[in-house]
Amino acid sequence: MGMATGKVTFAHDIESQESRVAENQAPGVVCEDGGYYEQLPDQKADHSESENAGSRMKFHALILTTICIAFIMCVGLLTSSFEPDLAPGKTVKDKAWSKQSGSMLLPMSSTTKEERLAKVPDNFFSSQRTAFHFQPWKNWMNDPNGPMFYKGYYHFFYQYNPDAAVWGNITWGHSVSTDLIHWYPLNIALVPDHWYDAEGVWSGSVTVLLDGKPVILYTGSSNESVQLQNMAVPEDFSDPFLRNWVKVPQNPVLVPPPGIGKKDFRDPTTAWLESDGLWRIAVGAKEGTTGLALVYRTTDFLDWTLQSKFLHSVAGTGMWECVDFYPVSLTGLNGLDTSKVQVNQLVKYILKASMDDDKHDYYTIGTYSTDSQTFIPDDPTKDVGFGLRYDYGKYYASKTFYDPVKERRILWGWANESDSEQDDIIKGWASVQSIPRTLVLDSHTGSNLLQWPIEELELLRGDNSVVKQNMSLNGGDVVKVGVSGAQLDIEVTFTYPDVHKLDVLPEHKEYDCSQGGAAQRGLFGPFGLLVLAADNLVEQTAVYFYLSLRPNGKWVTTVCSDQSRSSLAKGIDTTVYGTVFDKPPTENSLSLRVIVDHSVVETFAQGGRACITSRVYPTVAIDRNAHLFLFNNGTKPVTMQTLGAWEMSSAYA
Ligand code: DQQ
Repeated sequence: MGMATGKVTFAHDIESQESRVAENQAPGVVCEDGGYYEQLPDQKADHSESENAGSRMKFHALILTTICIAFIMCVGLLTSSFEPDLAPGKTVKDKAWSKQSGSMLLPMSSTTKEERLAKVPDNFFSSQRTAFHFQPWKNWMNDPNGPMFYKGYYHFFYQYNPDAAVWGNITWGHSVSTDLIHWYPLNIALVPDHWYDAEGVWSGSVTVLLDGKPVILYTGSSNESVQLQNMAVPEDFSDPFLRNWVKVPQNPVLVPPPGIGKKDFRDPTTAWLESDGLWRIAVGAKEGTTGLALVYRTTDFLDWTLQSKFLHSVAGTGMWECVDFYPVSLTGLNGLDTSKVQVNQLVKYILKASMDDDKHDYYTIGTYSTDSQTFIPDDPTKDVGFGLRYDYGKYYASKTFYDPVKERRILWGWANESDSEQDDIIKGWASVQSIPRTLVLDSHTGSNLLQWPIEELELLRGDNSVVKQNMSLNGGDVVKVGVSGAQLDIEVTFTYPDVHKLDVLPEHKEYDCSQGGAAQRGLFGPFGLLVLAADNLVEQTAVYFYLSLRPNGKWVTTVCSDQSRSSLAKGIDTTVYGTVFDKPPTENSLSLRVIVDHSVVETFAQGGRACITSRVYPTVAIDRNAHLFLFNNGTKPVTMQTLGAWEMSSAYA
């Protein structure tokens, strides 16, 4: 398949856009039929948190779809607020206008809730279900728990509510896979059935002991809401699926220590073995508003000693959830087993904590002193809680594991929904896991990790693909790329003139992609991709770069994922996510990899130096009506150097 020759869907009105820029107005993205979109007004995001489990066989998907549609027809009063009221050439103020492109585009004011619900396309909810991201076939899912490899299978556990599409009654769902992409659902591994976990089997980890046997440590919320650490072991070690788990009679093996609140003690890490022959774990906690990681040591996982020093703490960061702690190599790309690091090995350590207060995952790079038993960040200005994040979108409660098969460290993270809880109830499920990512230290910067989708994902790349090179994108160009659909894997690189040699410099100011998103026009940027885009761009998710000159005279590069025009439906998060990232002067191009899977857009900028996961809910740009475009909404030309885009198969039969 090829790239469409027609371009310049933006360009018909470049003059007027430029004059708007001159007048310091956001130009909006111009579309084919002559209009442009103003930025949508902020809509209140519903960041409800819930969960789920299982596989998705076609049969189940069919049943789910049927149930959803039937449910939608029946629950008029529970309707999601689907209210498309913007279209090309019209602003949000112009509600009387309606575009003649189907029954969806009716003004809200003339319809009742029931009528509006009837306007929701039949496949609005079913189209949101992902095809190759991990998600149970129904109900609520949240944190990844205890990923590991055992007897030929990757195991994945997750926080799961077997009863509903909202958080509650939390168990450990369980699936197995041979390639981390195709998953086979098993029965629930752990349910709340003892006093010490009566309110839920919360997050934890698996440790594979030296004899190859796995052990689960997890947090139970007790019948009195006390957070306690508990242990479970396989009933039958010869079963490669590890279908049944037994909670040990000694539970709970850890209770909150003095000074730590009964609700501030959770999520044990994978244990690591040190040269003194003792296993250690970290457990997240807080003292006042200081977030911290406690360390316990043991020989048998039953009797534990609390160490006097915290692994690390950071004032003002609040409760640390789902702490993770692991080494990365300074000399190679292989992942490392924390228990096998040699004393003089050249490594750095990563400490990650999920901030309960802002629901983001922060990591910092540093050293671990086995003498002081503490972690010391390399750069205290980038400490846990205010420095680097794994992901600048919807991504939380992540966990890594060491894959002994391919000697790599793999990261899992929870991507919650950003629609309303009501929509989740209607569709019957909530949340996906991000594509598993390999993690290595970035040798170009030395100051961040590189995250990259596991190579197994490429097995799903289909025959429908395009590969292109060297296309100039002038300011205002929008060029359709000849692959379409809501399941894509795209890799693209861009070059641009040397900004340091510019005669005319732009105004020195901080660029903030939340101020206008892809509609805010600069010299170099925004340029990038429009994914899940309708043919007439009435819906589009822009993933793009923007180069800006800071007041200190330094050029910086920002990557953004703009959800503000992703959906015509109301009540959906319209945040424009973004972050700046380091780019050494030796790097003279910019790269994006974007994974599109119905309601998920996962972005990996510059080889995975900065990542953004967006959850989007198009109403028109769904399934085969979703298209891919290159765009440049900056005023200066840039060059698309290389592009590969593949339509992706489903991972579920
Ligand atoms: N989710 C679990 C907790 C954890 C939180 C409960 C993080 O153990 O702290 O479902 O999302």
